[in-house]
Amino acid sequence: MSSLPTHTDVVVPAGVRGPRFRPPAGASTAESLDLNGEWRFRLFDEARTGADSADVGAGWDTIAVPGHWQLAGAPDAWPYGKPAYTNVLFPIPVDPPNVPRENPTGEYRRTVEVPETWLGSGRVVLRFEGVDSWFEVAVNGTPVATSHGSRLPTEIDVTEHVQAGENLLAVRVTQWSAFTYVEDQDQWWLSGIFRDVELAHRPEGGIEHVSVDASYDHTTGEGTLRIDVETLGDAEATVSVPELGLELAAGEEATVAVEPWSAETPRLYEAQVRTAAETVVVRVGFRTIAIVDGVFTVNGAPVKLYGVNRHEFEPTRGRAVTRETMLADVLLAKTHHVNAVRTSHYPPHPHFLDLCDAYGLYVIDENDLETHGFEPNGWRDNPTDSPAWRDVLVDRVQRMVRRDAHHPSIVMWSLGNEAGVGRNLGEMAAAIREIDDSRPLHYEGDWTAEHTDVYSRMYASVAETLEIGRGEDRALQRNQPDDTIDGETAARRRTLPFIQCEYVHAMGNGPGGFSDYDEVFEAYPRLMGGFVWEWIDHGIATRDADGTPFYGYGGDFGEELHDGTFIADGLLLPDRTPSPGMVEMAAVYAPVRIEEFPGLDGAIEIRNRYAFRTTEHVDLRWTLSADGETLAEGSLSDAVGVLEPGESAIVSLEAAGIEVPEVGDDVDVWWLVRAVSRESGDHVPAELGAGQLHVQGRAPLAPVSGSVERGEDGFAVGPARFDGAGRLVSLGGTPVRTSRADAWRAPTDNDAADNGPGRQDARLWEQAGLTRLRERLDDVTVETDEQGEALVVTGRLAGAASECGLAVTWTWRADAEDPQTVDVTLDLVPEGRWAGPLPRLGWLLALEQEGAGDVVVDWVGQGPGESYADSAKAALFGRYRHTVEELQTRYTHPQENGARRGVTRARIGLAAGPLELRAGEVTLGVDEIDGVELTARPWSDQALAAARHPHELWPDGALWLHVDVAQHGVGSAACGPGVLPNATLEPAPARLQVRLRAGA
Ligand code: IPT
Repeated sequence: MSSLPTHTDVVVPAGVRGPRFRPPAGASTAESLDLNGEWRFRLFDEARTGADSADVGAGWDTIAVPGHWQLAGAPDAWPYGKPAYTNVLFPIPVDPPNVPRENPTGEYRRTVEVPETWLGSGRVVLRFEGVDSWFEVAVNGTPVATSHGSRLPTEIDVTEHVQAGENLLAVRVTQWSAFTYVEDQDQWWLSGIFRDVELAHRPEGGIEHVSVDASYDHTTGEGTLRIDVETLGDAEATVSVPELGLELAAGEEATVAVEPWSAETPRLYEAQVRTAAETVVVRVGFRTIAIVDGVFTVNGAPVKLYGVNRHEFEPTRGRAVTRETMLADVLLAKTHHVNAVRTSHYPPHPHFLDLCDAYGLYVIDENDLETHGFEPNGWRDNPTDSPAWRDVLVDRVQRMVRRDAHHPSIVMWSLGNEAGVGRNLGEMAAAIREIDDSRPLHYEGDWTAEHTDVYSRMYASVAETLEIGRGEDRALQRNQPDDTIDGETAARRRTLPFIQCEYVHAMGNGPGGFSDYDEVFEAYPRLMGGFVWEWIDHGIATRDADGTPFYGYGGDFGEELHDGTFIADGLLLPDRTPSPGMVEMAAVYAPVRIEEFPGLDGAIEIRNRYAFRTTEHVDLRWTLSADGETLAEGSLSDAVGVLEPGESAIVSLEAAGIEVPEVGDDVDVWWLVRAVSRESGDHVPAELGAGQLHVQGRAPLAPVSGSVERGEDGFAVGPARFDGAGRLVSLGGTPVRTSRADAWRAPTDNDAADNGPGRQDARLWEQAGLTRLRERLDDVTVETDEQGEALVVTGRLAGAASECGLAVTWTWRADAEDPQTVDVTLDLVPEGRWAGPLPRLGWLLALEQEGAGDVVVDWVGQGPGESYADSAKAALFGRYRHTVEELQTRYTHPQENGARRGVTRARIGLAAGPLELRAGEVTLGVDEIDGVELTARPWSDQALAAARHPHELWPDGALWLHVDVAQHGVGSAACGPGVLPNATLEPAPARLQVRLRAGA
């Protein structure tokens, strides 16, 4: 269609102007036309479409702009191809700058009425906020510009090409282009005009660009403001901030007393920037970001970033996210104590940044650059190190900074992600500093930190983070042994703050070990926190052959190359339901830390972790409860007083004048303290922190004694019936489908990943036979001791082809005083050579039960959500009630889920009457464990492991219960460290005693 550069020419956008800053919608008095809506559309299979840019597209389909063509009509129809997912690998041959001839290409058409009044003075500018990946624009049949930089704005001056009245816009968008090679982010490949489009009148004398410099001096309490203005035709501009009584000329500086901006106190002032022709409203936040003695500070105070990595995603819209979704994300972040967002791995829709300014989130704005697919080839031909790509990469950072620099929320610029190293890093860094040197620069790919102001890493272990915190950091390059330390570089790097731009990978059931990081971050000023990978599972709404809706991941759309479930690694499930990992994050990131104080009996410590706020807005509510029954409650706020930022208070029951009432010795008494906000608003977390203290433990179960009934075909012990081999066949009248010891779980994504050198837990478990366990029963005897009679069944639990197994002993006792009670002790002793940890140790009991999902489980233990050994900060002891259905977590990729730890009592509402459980003696090796881990499902672990998506799981007529001594932690091995020793379930002799009361 043109003499313009083609989609494989490595050149900066042609025929475009440097983009302006982006004022919030409605913030300018100049006129503009919203070009979102239905456009004519036709998809071709190569870039040379042959379509005439003067063709209005009569008879073509229509498509919604903004949107991706692959998702048009989803989840029911897929008329224009399908999404495809790869993480690192390019879905096209690595042959830069060439791309295949097969190249889905969309032709878009629409008309726009240009008002007569726009012509004759000023300019007319067509602005695209984001088009993936390369596009060419023609106006009234004349090609005017090409552009790329999928997540960056493009402005095209079309003044000379438009006429009053109707005009035809033609946009040709290719899926693949030379720029695919620099946009290899870990996400779906989705194309099209996916962000807003507008046609704007830029009046003569209008405001072209605004640079805001608004700093805050914490020593004086004053802010200094200077707004520089670029105007069309060098018109004079003024700046006024009515709230501060400021009337300034553009470029004039003023210093006045202000309230500073921070994520905790997002104070904004409205500045009106005026010329005779246009007024623009800019929201100004006064704050100063500085690195002081190697510590990251905001307004003079050390600040930790409690961050998340956010990709833009919606299940039916991909990256064409709506403003409602952007707001939902900000509110979810705020209510879960997130204070920072890394816009992984590209500048977000500009409205998102307006919301971060307004609600208070620190932002690392990241350039639209990732060249990860060159890594498998040893980074050969990496654009980051190629002079041919210099201008393209520099253009990208310039467009990002021009668009976004006025946002107070942005505290750092990032050069990109996973783009290796090379000369263009320095070029980009210099280009950013030339426009804005008020913010530190970030880039993880270069561990020498040559061009950055912070030392950034991803997935560094807790142990390494600790070393770095102490200033004893080692590796200077990826995959290099420690001896590569170069004196000067290492010494400089040790002066920089340390950030984990990605950590605690939230894939599937996880992350585990979150709070281990937080403790280290807190201990060392150099450590400035980190960003969870990642915010949301990118599950795409689709349907199976029967029309059942589900969320698809890699491979669900017929991709020949894909990275499977790796796209489902977020804190939110695709429908934005917070996963247990998100709830755990909120407990770890909580601004008010409440925990047992080990130095004093019966005391807790309350710590204000805000950098700027006191606890004046916090009410400290306490409850004393016995097995979930409230004994007394009140407020500690007066006793503790207002805490300044960083301050702690230690308060004991005694000092607070709280008396513990006398209660029976069969219950646990807990003192729970919750920090509750006195503020209101949809961004206000209900709880700002919580912690509890075990005030009284229950006495051990009193021994029972009774007798074993021998029948013709078996035995009976209280409500439990056994066959002649000693196999449990019914309990309280409910038939038993399976009862045996168990040592397996449906692998989590973390179990299935590499867990460290030479280790992959799920594979080890398979090799050890745990996927095919059978319990062999050897012997059944009725033993008599001083306690009475017991049915003792011995056997061995093991799987085919493995020498590993567990010696099993079951001891069943009746209670002469209550015919419905049976007491069971399960002893497990590992035999053989185990190569690693075990997934679980305990009793698997499957009871025949139609409608098992509706069975109500009422328990005393940790809750209300699931918890695992290394992800339990959010799970408080109390009494909770859920149906079995509600106990399930529907991870996008089904896997082990739903365990409740520390369960001391439970009541399970079976059809035949409640089954009551009380935990007795539970030991693992030499450790005594308080309570059991309880899991209930309407399907088996085998079914759970086999399902690829949650909708493939069907209740099978049984209630599958796990009563466990322990489970292995979950870790973050899918990308990062595995389970730490403090949560590892090593094979060891275990004992599980529970007392059951069954039947009506
Ligand atoms: C890291 C990427 O930066 C991120 O985009 C994502 O792919 C994540 O991994 C895994 O989910 S890079 C990896 C080599 C550590």
